[in-house]
Amino acid sequence: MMTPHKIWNPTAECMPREQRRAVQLARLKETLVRVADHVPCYQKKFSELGFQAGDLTSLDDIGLLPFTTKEDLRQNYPYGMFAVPMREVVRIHSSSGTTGKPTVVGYTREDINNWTELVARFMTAAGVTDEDIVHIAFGYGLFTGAFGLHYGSEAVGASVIPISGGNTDKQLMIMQDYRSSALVCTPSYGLTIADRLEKQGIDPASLALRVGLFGAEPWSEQMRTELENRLGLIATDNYGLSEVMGPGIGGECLCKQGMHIAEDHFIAEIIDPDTGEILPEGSVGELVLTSLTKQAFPMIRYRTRDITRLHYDVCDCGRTLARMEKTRGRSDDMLIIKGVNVFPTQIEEVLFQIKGCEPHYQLMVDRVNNQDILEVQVEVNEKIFFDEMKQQRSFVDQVEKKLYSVLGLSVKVKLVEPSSITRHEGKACRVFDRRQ
Ligand code: DLL
Repeated sequence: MMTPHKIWNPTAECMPREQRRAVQLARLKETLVRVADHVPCYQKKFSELGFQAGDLTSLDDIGLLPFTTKEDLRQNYPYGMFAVPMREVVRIHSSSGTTGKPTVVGYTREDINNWTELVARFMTAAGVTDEDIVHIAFGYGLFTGAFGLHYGSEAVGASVIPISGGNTDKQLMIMQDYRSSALVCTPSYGLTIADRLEKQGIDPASLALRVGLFGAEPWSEQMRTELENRLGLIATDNYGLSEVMGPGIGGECLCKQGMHIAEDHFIAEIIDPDTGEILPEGSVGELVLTSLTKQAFPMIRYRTRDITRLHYDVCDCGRTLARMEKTRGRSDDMLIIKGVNVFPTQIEEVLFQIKGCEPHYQLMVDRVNNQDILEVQVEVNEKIFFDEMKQQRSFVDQVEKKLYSVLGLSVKVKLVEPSSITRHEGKACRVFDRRQ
C-alpha cells in the first residue's frame, strides 16, 4: 500500500479552490492598500492608470493592475520599493544579476516566518522529515537559496548541514561521514557532485542520500533521470525568485507532476510576453506573480520572464494548489537563431538521450556574414573522442540530425574531450552569445 502523502499545512494546501480565491481577494485588497500608502512607485503607477486601491472588487479584475518589472526595481535601487521603515526589516537579500546593479529585497520578521513556512511545505512535499540530514550546498550569502532552504529545513525539524557551495571533495567527505540524506543544490552542481563521486570510485548506494531538492535554474526531465540514477535519490524540483521571495514559491510533491504554487501567498497568472494579455487556462506563457502577504517588499504583477504553463486539476497528493510545469527557461534565455526560437533546455533534452554524450554542454552563438551560427559543444566519452575521424564524423552527423529534427534548425556540433567544459557550483552558465 502507498504511504499517504505528508502535507505540512493541509488546511492551506488542500483548501477548495473557491475558498482559496476568497482568501486571495481579501489579501490582495490589503496588499493594494499597503503599496498605495507606502510605495511611491505604485502610487505613480496607480495614478497614471486612474486606479485606486479600493477599485478592485474581484480577482477577475487583476488585469486592471499595472505590471512590475526588473527595470522598476533598478530605478528604485536599493530600498525605494520597500513598504515598511527599515527598523521593521530584519533581513536583506539580493538577486544574482550578471549585469548592472543587483536588485535588493527585504523581509520583516513576519515575512521570514511566512518564507520559512512555504519552504517547509515544499520540503515536506518532497518527503523531507525530522529524520533527515539536510546537506545545503547552495552558496550562503545574498543569494536566497541557502538561507531559504536552511530555515525551512529547521522548521521541519531536520538536521541541517550548512556546508555552502564549492569544495566538492569536502562535500563528499561530509556526505559520507555525516550521512547526509537530503541534498539541496542546483541541478548542475548535483551533476558535478555525481561526476566527482564517479571519479573517486564512490558507489552512490554507499551514501545515505535519499532525496534531492534541486532548483534555481532550468533543467530537463532527462537531467532528472541522470541525477536520480547517478546519485541514487529521488530528484525533485522547486522554484522561486528573489524579487518575489526566493525559494518557496513552488515545489514538487512526490507525484512529480509540476510544482505546487503557494497560492494563498501568491497569485499566479500566465500572460503573452509580447502583448501582456492574460492567456486562457492551460496556455504556455510568461509567469506573472503578485504577492499577497509580503510586508517589506510587496510585488504587484511581477513579470518573472519565466515561460511555463499552469495546471489546475487536483493532484494525486490531495493538494488543490495549481501546479507549474518545469520552466523552459527565461524568455531572456531564449535564443533566436535564424528566426527560430530555441531554449537551451530543448538542446539538453536531445543530448542527454544520445548514448556517448556526457551531460555537459555549452552553446556558442556567432554571426558570420550576417548569418547566425549556433555551435553545440558537447563532451563525449573517451571512446568516441578518440575514435577514428570517420566514426567521429558519423557520430556528429547523428547528433546534428537529432537536433535538427527537434529544433527545425541546422546547428554545428563539436565534440569536446571529457571534463573539458567548466563545472558549476551554483547556477550553470551554458550560453555564450557573441553576436553583440
Ligand atoms: O534562484 C531562488 C531559488 C533558490 C529558487 C533556490 C529555488 C531554489 P534568483 O537568483 O533570483 O532566485 O533567480 C530566479 O532563477 O526567475 C528562474 O529563471 C530561475 N529558477 C529558479 N528556480 C527554478 C527552477 C532563485 N526550479 C530565477 N526551474 C527565476 C527553472 C528556475 N528555473
